[in-house]
Amino acid sequence: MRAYDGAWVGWTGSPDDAPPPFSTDDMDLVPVPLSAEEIALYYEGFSNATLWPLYHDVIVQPEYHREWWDAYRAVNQRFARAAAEVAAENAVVFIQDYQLQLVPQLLRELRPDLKIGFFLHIPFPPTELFAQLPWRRQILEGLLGADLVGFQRAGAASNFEALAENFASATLVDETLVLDHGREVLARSFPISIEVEEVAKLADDPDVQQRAATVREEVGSPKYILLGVDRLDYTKGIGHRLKAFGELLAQGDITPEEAVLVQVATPSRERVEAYQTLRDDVELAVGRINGDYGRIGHPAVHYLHSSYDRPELVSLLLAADVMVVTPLRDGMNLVAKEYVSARSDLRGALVLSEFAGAADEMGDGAFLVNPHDIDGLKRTMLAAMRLAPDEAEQRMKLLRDHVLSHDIGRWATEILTALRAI
Ligand code: GDG
Repeated sequence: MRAYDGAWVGWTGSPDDAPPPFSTDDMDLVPVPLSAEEIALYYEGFSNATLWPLYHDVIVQPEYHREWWDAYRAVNQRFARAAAEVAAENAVVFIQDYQLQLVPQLLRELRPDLKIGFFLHIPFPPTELFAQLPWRRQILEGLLGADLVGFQRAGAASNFEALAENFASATLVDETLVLDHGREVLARSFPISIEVEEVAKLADDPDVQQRAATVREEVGSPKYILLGVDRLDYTKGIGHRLKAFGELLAQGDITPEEAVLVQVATPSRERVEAYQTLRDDVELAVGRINGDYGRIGHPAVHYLHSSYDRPELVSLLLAADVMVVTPLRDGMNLVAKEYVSARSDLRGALVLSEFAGAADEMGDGAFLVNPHDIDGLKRTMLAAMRLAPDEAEQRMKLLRDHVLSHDIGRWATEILTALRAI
């Protein structure tokens, strides 16, 4: 937002909080209010208990409630009006993510002069799953209000094209969706990335490096530190990771002196029921492993249910011998890219789920894995721990070649250039 000249229209994150537009930190912000009831129905409900599980392979059963849908429509309408009010003549409006899928069409009705882009940060499901949604046609028509619909993976763009043909009377002609009245919509993948510089700078900071060394001592100076950093979300495969790690200890493939797992699980969506159940399940699994294999002062799993500042997070990335990223489904996964950006020392190994969008770009250097295959996951975690330094270096070089040259700035340039070219 700072690199481009524009206003950011968004919710502040607290109920009934709608200060007038203001500027801060080199950005112009336009707050849109949500009431406590809308947060429950629109945000925790339709966004996070209907769309989120539906778009992530139905790992948890999505709930379909008509009141949630009504709230989703009303809030999308409010965002569309707010954007219509502040956008200049012929401006570009770039709409982000699954909470706002109706905005492209609603905004086009209000302001046909605008150029409208949309980017979905999470996966877009295949017809077999998306077809469950009682409001499938409305969501597709909402998205088709954009000129350009961007996805993380090429497969997601194909899913969208097939669905738009099936349920929303669009026709695919030469990779462009053509609507009834002739308007064209382009669906394409634009894999998102991170601000590589920010992470690299922190990783170069002597204080951060010193902290990484202290972390290693604090967890008992083991041979291997395995690290997971995730929002505590059922899509992230934290349970599968714990199961594999626990079995490696149980079978004596590794000892608790040799290897520890540090798992940062940032609190997330704590009022949504599935997240409360997940927290119980994860904490039970951590307790079991530590009960069986920990000693006084030396747990096998260091489980951290809190969020940390960026320097602390980068210290952890530097301390980790193996970064374990095992989502069951993930739009991209930025943590994998952050790990690689931090490792200018060319050490460490990345275990990466093939179900993360990042697998499309990082398959050459990472250890790709199917997290459902617990034996495969165990073998892969072991191989990553025992990786010879020269092979680790080769793999990390391949990873860094890609990530360092594909940062968030490049993503923004590519998607906005594609949008302007339409
Ligand atoms: C969605 C999609 C897609 C985590 N804990 C702390 C912390 N984090 C930071 C990480 C990373 C970010 O949060 C998480 O990004 P992810 O990509 O891993 O996952 P989601 O939150 O699910 O993001 C995902 C992404 O959108 C972008 O399109 O990649 O697939 O699900 O940057 O480092 N940051 C701090 N303290 C923490 O404790 N400061």
